[in-house]
Amino acid sequence: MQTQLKTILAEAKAQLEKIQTMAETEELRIRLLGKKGKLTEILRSMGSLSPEERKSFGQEANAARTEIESLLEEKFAAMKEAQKKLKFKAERIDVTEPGVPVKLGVQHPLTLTIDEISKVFMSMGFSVVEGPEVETVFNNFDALNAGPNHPARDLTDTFYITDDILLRTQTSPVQVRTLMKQEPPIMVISPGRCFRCDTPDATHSPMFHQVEGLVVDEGITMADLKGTLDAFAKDMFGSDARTKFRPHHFPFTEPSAEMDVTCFKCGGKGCRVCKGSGWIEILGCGMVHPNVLKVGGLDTEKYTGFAFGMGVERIAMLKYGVEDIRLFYENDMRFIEQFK
Ligand code: 2NM
Repeated sequence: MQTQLKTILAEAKAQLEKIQTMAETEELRIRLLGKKGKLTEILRSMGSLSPEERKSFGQEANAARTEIESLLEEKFAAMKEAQKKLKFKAERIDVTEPGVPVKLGVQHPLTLTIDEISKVFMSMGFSVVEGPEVETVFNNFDALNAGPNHPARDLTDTFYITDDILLRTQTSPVQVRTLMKQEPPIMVISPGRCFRCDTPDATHSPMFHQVEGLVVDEGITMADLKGTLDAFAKDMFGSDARTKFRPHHFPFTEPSAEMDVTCFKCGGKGCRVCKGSGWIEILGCGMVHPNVLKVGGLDTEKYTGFAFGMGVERIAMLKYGVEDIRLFYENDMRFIEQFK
């Protein structure tokens, strides 16, 4: 039995030398010290020995067991350490390596244009308000003095969701909402997306953007309208810009007008941008119709106001020389990146 013990010990040492992995080490441990392990078997068979033999052999066997245990322990520890080193090596970060550049996006030309228009009006004391793109027929038409037979309500011009709900055709419903919840003085602009049932071409898109404005207070006159919008034109297009107002018609304003600005390309001499006239049409405007003010519950003898609306795409196209409105919606970075 002593020889057996020596053999086991020698074999164990020899195998430990060769072992490469934790799994192999564990296998060896089971083979030697497990329930059916070689050493366990020897210890179990000690019952057949005489008491003296048992004592001395028992001591040897226990010493062998302790030795094997500590050898295994060492092996486990060494493997763990080696694994850790490998892991550290694999996960090491070279902090001196140059970083991967973060690709920054750019603002869309329509966003730039809306921001520029908003800034001009904010500098005059206007607030910017927003509202839903899905609106009631009441807010979009009835409240704006466009009665049941108004041509703009035509099914072919408007995206109806139901009989009473639609995609707003202008941002005026935001002004209506403002009138219904805010007391004068009111000075707001409402930029946002609008929808009309148009076939897309170089100048039309079923989805487009507007900035509208509304001023209501005691004693507001056409002079305030002209002064405010002329100041806007000079701030937006340069201090040389001049404006003129031509009579027009809108259901929600009376009187109504369209405002032209001297061409910022040729300064009024006439060129391709202004089609030779020297003037560029920029916006629609007018004195708010009493029927609209009444929607806000206002006393129309006491309060008056003016309103205006402009197409963002039209202004961006003129400003940046974009010849096709559809370019704004294609998300082609080669186009968008030109307006940084
Ligand atoms: C325009 C032209 C003229 C307008 C009117 C209103 C409201 F709600 F006060 F009645 N908001 N916007 C208006 C007036 C819009 O767009 C060409």
